[in-house]
Amino acid sequence: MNAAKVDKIVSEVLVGNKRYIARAISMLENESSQAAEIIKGLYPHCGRAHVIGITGPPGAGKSTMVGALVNQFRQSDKKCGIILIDPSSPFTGGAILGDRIRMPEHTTDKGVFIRSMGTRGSLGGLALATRDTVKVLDAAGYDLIIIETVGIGQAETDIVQTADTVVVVSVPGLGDHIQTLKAGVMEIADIFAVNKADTDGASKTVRELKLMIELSNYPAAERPPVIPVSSLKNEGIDKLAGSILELHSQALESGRFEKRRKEQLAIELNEIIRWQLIKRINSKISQHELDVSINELYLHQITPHETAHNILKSLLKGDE
Ligand SMILES: Nc1nc2c(ncn2[C@@H]2O[C@H](COP(=O)(O)OP(=O)(O)OP(=O)(O)O)[C@@H](O)[C@H]2O)c(=O)[nH]1
Ligand SMILES: [Mg+2]
Repeated sequence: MNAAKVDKIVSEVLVGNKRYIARAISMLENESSQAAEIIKGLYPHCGRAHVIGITGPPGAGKSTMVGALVNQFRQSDKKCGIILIDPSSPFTGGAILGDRIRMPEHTTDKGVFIRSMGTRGSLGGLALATRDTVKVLDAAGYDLIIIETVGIGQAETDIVQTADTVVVVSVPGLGDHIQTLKAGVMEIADIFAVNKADTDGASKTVRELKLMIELSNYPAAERPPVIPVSSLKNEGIDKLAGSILELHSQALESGRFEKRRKEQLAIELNEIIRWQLIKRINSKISQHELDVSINELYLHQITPHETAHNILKSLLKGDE
């Protein structure tokens, strides 16, 4: 592909052409040789979107909630980009997931773009691929970018930390989930949504969460609100949507937004450096050299640290 084609992709993404948006995301995911040029064309146009992370245990109703939130946001004509992260799924490449996300009405809405991402196809890892997808949607003019991910494990936590506003979804009757929250996921929440508030035990869960927040390290002024909602019945969704937007305006004013974005950029830069280094190493070291080194390690003739040091040294020298 030549430069003219990259220009075409960039300009079509910038005017919001969905076909080209999907294509650009695939090219970035697959590390096409034009990926760097595409990002370069889009990056100056990024930075306007509000990125919202929705996380919680499997089956908590996250997708239903995303659908209900999008309905709400669309009423004020905000364009919504949705990224569904499914770490266990082999599917990727923009499968139409209107069905799975329980929002079939949105698949024909011009102001809504839905993308699913699995682990396969994103060579540099899911977090990097997610950030690049956010860039494409941001440049394409989506006002809100909503990332849904199952809240288990560090990888998912990292992805959520790509967001400006993180909503942690809980549901009644999940004592264990509250325990996991205590163990660390808790700190990432800007808002707690107790979904399925139409079922028994919701007020108990709300009380438990509020207590936990009081006992936690949140500074009093930054304690996340706990909002009961029924995504299924569309109750409390207006309040949740309002709270998400309100927190964002506050963060913009107080400087919290800038601080968090800069922390995220530092993490992203670090990940890209590591990824590029690994790619370079893999392309420059022959299997034979590697076998020799591993044999030396096996015979305890050299330490793994020395071997790694030597490999890096010879690589960096080769680059000079
Ligand atoms: N009663 C009730 N059920 C709900 C509510 N929200 C979602 N559900 C149901 O919960 C089930 C799971 O909903 P999803 O939206 O797929 O949940 P999810 O968290 O996205 O699930 P995964 O992505 O598979 O982790 C579905 O049967 C929904 O209809 C709610 O507010 N009340
Ligand atoms: Mg889901």
